[in-house]
Amino acid sequence: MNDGDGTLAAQSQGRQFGPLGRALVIIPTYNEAENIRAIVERVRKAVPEVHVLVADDNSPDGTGKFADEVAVADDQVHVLHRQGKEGLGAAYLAGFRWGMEHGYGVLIEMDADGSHQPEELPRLLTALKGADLVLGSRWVPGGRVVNWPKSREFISRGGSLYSRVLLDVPVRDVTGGYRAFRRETLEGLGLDEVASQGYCFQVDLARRAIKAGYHVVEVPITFVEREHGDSKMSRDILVEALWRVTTWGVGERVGKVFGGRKPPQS
Ligand SMILES: Nc1nc2c(ncn2[C@@H]2O[C@H](COP(=O)(O)OP(=O)(O)OP(=O)(O)O)[C@@H](O)[C@H]2O)c(=O)[nH]1
Ligand SMILES: [Mg+2]
Repeated sequence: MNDGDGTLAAQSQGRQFGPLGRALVIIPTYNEAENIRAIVERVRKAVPEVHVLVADDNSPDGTGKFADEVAVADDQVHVLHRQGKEGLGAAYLAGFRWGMEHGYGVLIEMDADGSHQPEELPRLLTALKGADLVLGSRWVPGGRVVNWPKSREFISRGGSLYSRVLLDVPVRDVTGGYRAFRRETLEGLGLDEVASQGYCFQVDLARRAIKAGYHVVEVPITFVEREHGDSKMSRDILVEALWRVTTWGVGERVGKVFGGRKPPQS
């Protein structure tokens, strides 16, 4: 993808950033038959030059088949069929790998259920011209959530605050999943060691990027609660997040006390 203003590099915080390469939107899916066509169509309309990769975990509701139908009609849409449900983190890792093997310079995370509005993607891409990683953020000024029950907002805000304090990451929305990475950033995160699956996958990538010294920027987004299909949020996902974030936080503190400089563990 062209970087829009025709220049080869953008500057931010005294650093030069190279041009953005071709962009790939990765959409992980599990039982999103009611959403998949509409979301792909919206992405393609919002930013016609991007490509889309649907990473489907053999959804029993036929999402993968519907995605194939879209891909047949549009050569900018691709489908990665995976054997079975392995979690969001594994689907993204496979999608990143596919995207890097196919030469994309920008890799974008987006949910299938419409919570991440494709119409906001141009703002994320513009911000990425001067950053290594852009996080769509619900909890910075200008960001918001629509149609979320108070209980969900409490869990999400609480999770971000807990991660922020415990892991010492200066980011308001650490668990959000609407993000744009430069490929060089992903290459520097040690993805082979990432084992986290659910929400903490997002926390894990954000903390790795910050600890590695990448320039991470939050862009306000309006997050819209899903209208169709079922949430995959579960107690297990929350417990995993709480457990891993706590373990990372305690590990880092112990490391600091003993002066060790360990790389981030999954
Ligand atoms: N490939 C794959 N995709 C998944 C898996 N679990 C969730 N997803 C997808 O990841 C995205 C986020 O999942 P959601 O169920 O929307 O999670 P959430 O946004 O926290 O929950 P809601 O707000 O209730 O929608 C959606 O596109 C899901 O279809 C999985 O195991 N494999
Ligand atoms: Mg969702």
